[in-house]
Amino acid sequence: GINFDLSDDQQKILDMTEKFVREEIIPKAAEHDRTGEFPVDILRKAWDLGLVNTTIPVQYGGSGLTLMDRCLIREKLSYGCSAISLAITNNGLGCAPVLLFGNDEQKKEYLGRLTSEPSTLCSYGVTEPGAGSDVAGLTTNARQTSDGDWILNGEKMWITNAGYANWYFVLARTDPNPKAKKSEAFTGFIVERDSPGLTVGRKEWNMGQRCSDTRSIRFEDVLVPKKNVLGIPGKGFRIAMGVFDITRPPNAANAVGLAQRALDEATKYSLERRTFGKAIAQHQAIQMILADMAIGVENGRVAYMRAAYEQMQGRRNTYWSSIAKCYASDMANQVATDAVQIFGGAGFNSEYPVEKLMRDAKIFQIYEGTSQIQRNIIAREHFTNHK
Ligand code: CO8
Ligand code: FAD
Repeated sequence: GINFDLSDDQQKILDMTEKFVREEIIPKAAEHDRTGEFPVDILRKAWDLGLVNTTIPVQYGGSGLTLMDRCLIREKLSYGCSAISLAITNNGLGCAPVLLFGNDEQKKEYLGRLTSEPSTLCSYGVTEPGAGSDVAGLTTNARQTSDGDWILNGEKMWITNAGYANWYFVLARTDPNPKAKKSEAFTGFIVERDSPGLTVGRKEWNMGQRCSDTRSIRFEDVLVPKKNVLGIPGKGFRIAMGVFDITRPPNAANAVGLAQRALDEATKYSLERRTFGKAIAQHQAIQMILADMAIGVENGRVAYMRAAYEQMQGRRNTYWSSIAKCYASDMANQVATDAVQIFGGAGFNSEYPVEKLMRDAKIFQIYEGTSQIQRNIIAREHFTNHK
């Protein structure tokens, strides 16, 4: 049946995560936001606690947690700071192609590296300067040599943790025929960071989540050995898309964590700030804003839980993942904006916490598929199910 109670094990992990967030993330988040400095020390502590590679099965050295567990942890981490959370948890996305589609050798080597060498990171490289939403429009290409290895050329853009990653998942076009089916024209590769011909760009300075690491990657005649092809050559589009079913629910949980923080900060402030002889929390107009914020947070949480639950039942959860991702991202933006409103002038000021939350929230509507793309997917799945 349906059950929202946490198991003892889940409660233990969440208590541990909450303590870590309280002691290691919250006190340092504002400074990392100001400087943009990548949270190397926090990442190392998170790695020691087993919070970095939660998706990786125990047999490859990871924590082997369920999608539900991972979502619950993500919410807590992003409550502390969604940028630091992204730095810590982006391996979940980077290694998902290997986890879902890699062979045993690839898993041992590339998942094993993440779990055996402290703070080792990987990235997911699909987006390019000319193609983000339209994945099939990417132009990075790979051609096969007579030995069966591959030569990679092109450029990726906006790649999270690219500057710190040890290896990358890279999607490239391998069938130059523009009429080739999308499901047969692309191949997924594991590419070593120290490959000759590979260069990583400068850190991009973004509006929010500023200490997370976003960079371009250039490939100039990069040799990729044939053993680093993921799955069957030509079938990479499905790999790139398939991973989102397990990565969008945790991303929705990130947005819920940020929104819960905005609600808590706004509630606390509303009880302290007085106007017209009473706490602003006693003005009904403020109570209504807080009530709407609470509705959003609670529904966002249920949405990611449903998406995780469907996956854990072994059912394709694309529809639920996009609903959770879309709803939670839009909701977090509304809730963070409302928190700024409740803080009044102080909300617009960087000495107070909610201005950062509003800047950090924006990216949820853009990365891992924009809110428009999520709606496209939901509509596609809706009509497919309707048939
Ligand atoms: N599973 C399996 N197969 C799939 C799936 C899926 N989920 N989706 C599509 N396919 C298959 C289709 O069946 C189809 O097969 P065939 O060619 O045999 O008919 C083929 O793939 C092509 O499908 P479509 O025709 O639907 O493809 P479109 O070109 O219309 O594009 C989308 C579909 C949905 C628009 C797709 O391009 C998309 O998802 N775009 C958004 C891209 C995106 O999300 N990028 C995110 C990059 S990663 C990122 O941002 C990381 C952020 C930082 C980390 C945050 C974590 C905390
Ligand atoms: P475009 O695709 O050019 O879209 C522009 C606008 O048009 C958007 O509003 C979009 O919603 C809208 N639009 C586009 N097509 C349609 C349509 N068919 N219908 C309706 N509206 C449409 N990518 C990775 O591969 N790996 C990463 O690790 C990664 N990390 C990121 C980190 C950050 C901080 C950022 C900013 C981006 C990251 N990305 C990453 C890229 C991200 O996924 C893309 O930016 C995103 O998918 C949108 O692509 P785009 O920027 O090219 O926008």
